[in-house]
Amino acid sequence: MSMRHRRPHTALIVAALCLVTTLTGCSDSGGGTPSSSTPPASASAPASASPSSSESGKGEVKVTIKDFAFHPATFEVSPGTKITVTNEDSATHTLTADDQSFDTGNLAQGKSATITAPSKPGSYSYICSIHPNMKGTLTVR
Ligand SMILES: [Cu+2]
Repeated sequence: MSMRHRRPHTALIVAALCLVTTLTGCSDSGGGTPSSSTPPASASAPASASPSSSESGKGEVKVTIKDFAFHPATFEVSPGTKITVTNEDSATHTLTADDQSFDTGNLAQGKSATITAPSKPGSYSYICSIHPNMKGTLTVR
């Protein structure tokens, strides 16, 4: 009697073991995430969110104004990037968005100001409000 009871019981255990083995085997053969999750040791600093090589130029961007021109005049940043603008001309300049979404204000010689790129992706043309022939384009994406 007890033998009869045991058989289905054993079968059940075997079935359960098979299931576990299958699951384990599945995740093993998945090949992905070989303990790629953040080790607890370095969990303190979330500074470098993306160390991937594909995303470059993150962080701060610098623009220099020289010889009545922006250097670089056309550039691309991530939303909210800090942009430091330095005027190396003897004349006073500004870096002002056409739509006023960013503006350094007047920068005398040797002065710099930090503006923040818009959070909305798009193409923002800007000028020097004192010398409107000075033009540039900031692309946010
Ligand atoms: Cu100017």
